[in-house]
Amino acid sequence: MLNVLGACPLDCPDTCSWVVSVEDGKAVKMRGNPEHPYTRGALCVKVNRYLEHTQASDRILHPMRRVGPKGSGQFERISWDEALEEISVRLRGIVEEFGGEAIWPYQGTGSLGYLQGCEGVGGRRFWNALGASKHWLNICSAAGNSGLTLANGTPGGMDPEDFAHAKLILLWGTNTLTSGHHLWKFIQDAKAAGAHVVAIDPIRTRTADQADEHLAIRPGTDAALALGLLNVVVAEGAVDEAFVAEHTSGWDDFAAEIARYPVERVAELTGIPAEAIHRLGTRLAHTRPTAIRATMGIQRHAGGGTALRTIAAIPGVTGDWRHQGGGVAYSTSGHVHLNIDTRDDLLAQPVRTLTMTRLASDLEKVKCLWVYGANPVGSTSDSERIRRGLLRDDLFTVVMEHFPTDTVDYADIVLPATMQIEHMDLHAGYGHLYLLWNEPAVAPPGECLSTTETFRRLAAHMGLDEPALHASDLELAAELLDSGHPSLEGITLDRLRKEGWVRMSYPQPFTPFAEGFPTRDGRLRFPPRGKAYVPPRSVAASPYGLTLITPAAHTFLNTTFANNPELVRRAKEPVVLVNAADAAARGLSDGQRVRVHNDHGAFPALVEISDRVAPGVVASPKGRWPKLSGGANPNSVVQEGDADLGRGALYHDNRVEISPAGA
Ligand SMILES: Nc1nc2c(c(=O)[nH]1)N[C@H]1C(S)=C(S)[C@@H](COP(=O)(O)OP(=O)(O)OC[C@H]3O[C@@H](n4cnc5c(=O)[nH]c(N)nc54)[C@H](O)[C@@H]3O)O[C@H]1N2
Ligand SMILES: Nc1nc2c(c(=O)[nH]1)N[C@H]1C(S)=C(S)[C@@H](COP(=O)(O)OP(=O)(O)OC[C@H]3O[C@@H](n4cnc5c(=O)[nH]c(N)nc54)[C@H](O)[C@@H]3O)O[C@H]1N2
Ligand code: SF4
Ligand SMILES: [Mo]
Repeated sequence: MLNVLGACPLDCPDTCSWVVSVEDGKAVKMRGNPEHPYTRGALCVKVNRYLEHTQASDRILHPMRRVGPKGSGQFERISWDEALEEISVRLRGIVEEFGGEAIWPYQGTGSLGYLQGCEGVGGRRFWNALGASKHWLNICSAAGNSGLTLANGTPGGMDPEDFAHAKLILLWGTNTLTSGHHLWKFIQDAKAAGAHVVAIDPIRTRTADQADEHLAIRPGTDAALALGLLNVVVAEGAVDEAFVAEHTSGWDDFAAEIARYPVERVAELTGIPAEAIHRLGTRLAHTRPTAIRATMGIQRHAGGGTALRTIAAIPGVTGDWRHQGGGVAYSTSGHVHLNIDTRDDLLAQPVRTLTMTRLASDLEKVKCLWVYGANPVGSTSDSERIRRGLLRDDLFTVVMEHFPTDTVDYADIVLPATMQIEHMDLHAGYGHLYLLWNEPAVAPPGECLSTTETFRRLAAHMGLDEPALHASDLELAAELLDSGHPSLEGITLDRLRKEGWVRMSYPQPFTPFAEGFPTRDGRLRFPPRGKAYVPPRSVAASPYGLTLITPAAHTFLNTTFANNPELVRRAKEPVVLVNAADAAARGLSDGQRVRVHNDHGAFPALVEISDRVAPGVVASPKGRWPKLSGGANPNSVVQEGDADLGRGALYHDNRVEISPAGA
């Protein structure tokens, strides 16, 4: 038996280190690496089934060409040569007639690998050689990244392992036990040492159940809460004047802004009782260190970028950045400094950037949609309009996939892709400070090819002989590690391959902003006047009475695994959580079959009457394959739109109504 070290490629902050046991060329066992300080020997309910998933009977193993109408999912098997030939002819024709920008390489977060996934070069060199449009991966974390960068100069913040040292922990718009549970062990360590844990979430999640306190905030009003808490901090005389003077800018204006948010006003805006805001503000004022965990859920609102920007101000005021266990942890991606050279010099001229969440509108601007690592029909806003766009006859759609998703159903050509145990990759986490190497454990099944190999073959077939398009995986990996950044000191490809994972060369304890911030003047920038709170779009007048939140599902990872029979069985039928008052007002009963709908579309669900949501708020998890759940999922009612910063997505900021099915 051979044990091979790898890394979970999925879009989850934890990027686990795993060990695959191989017998006679077959992967027989996968477990979390007990040696890895963040993985600590555990994977999760989803990835515990990863091996089974790689061997699933619906796995796509060969190239295919569409034979039925678009959307029908009817294909015939073809050879790689036929596929490459048809693709080459179509791409060349499109470039000649309409220019390279008529191609949209739509890459999602199916893998976060720097070779095969969205974090690295993943085909971009090839697309640059053709002059294709660029792709803005704004679907996930863009608003928060922008808000934090405006404040701190980077989205990076605390080392999540340092939560063990916090005395007050705010789990703010994050569902730790579902969407990245490895942090929980560090929170438990803190709790054992007396820390107080508060969940701030419109839903009483399983994470909120485990916290000492839950504040059911009105969706999209977090910046107002941050200002209200700071109002109490100021009143308590707990401003760290020395930190503010030495390491921040814009305090006088920001202090004036804070003064405009007394607790009573914030209670009105957020729906949280004034007394609870005052109590938490007082606790925050007098508890060092305070650690804030905010993840992506909080920023899927019209004011989502500002929410993170204003939350980032809190440790600037309290001076928490001085202490191990103090600060904000959103994404550690800002601490990763690999050398990602997408070779923009290969572009003959500058090209436009198309935005992921605007697929429904912008699809009409292109003649080729090339989807990889993504399932837009299941994952992207305004999915009914996307479907209509994908029916267009003059659109050439190629999908590289593992499974026959709803998006695959619209493809002209489908290309079979390798899964993580079958290809090589380099990873970093967005919830820890390690780099990981993923060594292939088994040979690819059927005719599956990795992302890098697919683009190498396509480049060769098209006669593109630029050497950068033909770099091997190991050459690409060595290049990635060669950035010269001090955090990569001593980390060679050989070492990474041998050891499987390496902590980046950051000091421990890691207090990244104790001595200043990576902004131009080295100071944290407080939000300017009038820019500290942007309300959600869900507060606008609407004929639809309910605000829908579509959070992470416990047993799926976005739409990945939503075709795994056991995980679907555990998830049961799609539900929508409704407060008893809202259910009564609409005459809905528990377990009733309903349509959740608005102007954009509708999806079917069963009503679950629950006090986990407040009146006015309903919730239905993301991730279902529409074709396996009644033809639609919540993205049918998610309206296109951009957050205030970074053009982030607005998945939790939509108004809906609920009607009995068939009504
Ligand atoms: N099991 C599982 N794990 C996942 C994923 C998955 O699909 N399933 N997805 C992965 C991906 S791609 C990502 S980006 C991360 C996302 O992970 P999270 O950031 O945890 O994302 P969400 O589940 O969307 O939202 C987290 C919580 O924020 C709450 N929330 C929504 N709106 C607001 C608000 O306005 N204010 C506050 N305070 N809270 C709000 C939601 O109710 C939810 O409980 O998780 C990753 N991990
Ligand atoms: N309603 C609602 N919708 C949401 C969200 C929400 O909170 N609410 N969250 C959004 C977020 S945070 C995200 S990140 C997006 C994710 O949206 P997507 O990026 O579309 O991710 P998935 O839906 O998981 O689809 C990923 C697909 O990539 C494939 N894949 C995985 N690895 C590889 C590979 O190596 N090669 C190839 N060729 N394919 C691969 C998988 O089989 C899977 O079908 O969804 C967003 N959608
Ligand atoms: S999905 Fe997250 S928790 Fe699960 S194995 Fe992957 S990285 Fe770990
Ligand atoms: Mo995401």
